[in-house]
Amino acid sequence: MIYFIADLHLSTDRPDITACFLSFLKNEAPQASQLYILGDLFEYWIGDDDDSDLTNTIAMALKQVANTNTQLYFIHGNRDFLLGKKYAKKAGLILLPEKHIINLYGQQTLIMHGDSLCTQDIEYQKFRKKSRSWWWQFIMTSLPLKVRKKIAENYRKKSAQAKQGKSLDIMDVTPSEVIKELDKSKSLLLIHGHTHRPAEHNISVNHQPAKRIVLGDWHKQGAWLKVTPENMTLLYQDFDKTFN
Ligand SMILES: [Mn+2]
Repeated sequence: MIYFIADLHLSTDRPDITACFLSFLKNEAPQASQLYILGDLFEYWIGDDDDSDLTNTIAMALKQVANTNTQLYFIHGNRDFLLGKKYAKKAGLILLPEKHIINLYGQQTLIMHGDSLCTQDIEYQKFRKKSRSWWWQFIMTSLPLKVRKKIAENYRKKSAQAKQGKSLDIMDVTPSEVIKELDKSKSLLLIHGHTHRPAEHNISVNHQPAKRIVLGDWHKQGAWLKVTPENMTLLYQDFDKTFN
């Protein structure tokens, strides 16, 4: 059994999400041989030196799962792309590149966060290109922690405002980009998050049936994709109920 999650957006503002995730890690995750976290685990990440109660608690809980028999993989999201090797080591996470191909019970599968597929959002793509460069990351992580916190807060506000002015289409994936990526990776299955629109889309790539699975976000409930050799299911968990 293999699990996929994304878009938890953990923050101190939302203890309900954190509680649900800790319960997921304790009761659900150890059943899987692999757990893939496809980005935006945290609402924002300003550097591995930002050690807070939240990041420590999550690292410890992840590490405990990694110490059982579940391999933990992490792909950066647009909120936590600065999460580095130091935190990954502490949490027992194996860092993957932004686009990665896995063998999912015999099926070649492309996995990613999904923000790179939203090519109509030109403003964001410009920021993405800049913020993923070594020089931007070098400058950012050299700033004092306090300054980075301020920048992150401002960015969150600006991003919330910008979203209100953008049409729903612009914030969704570009269908031609999805096909291009699947074609390039020679895969007929794509799993991603980011858009917060959980669904299974049947599409066609080079006249072959293909699938795009969008993971659910954790805004109102826990959400994960469960994959077994037989099937794939998007599952949900209410915040007020516990896993068992
Ligand atoms: Mn995202």
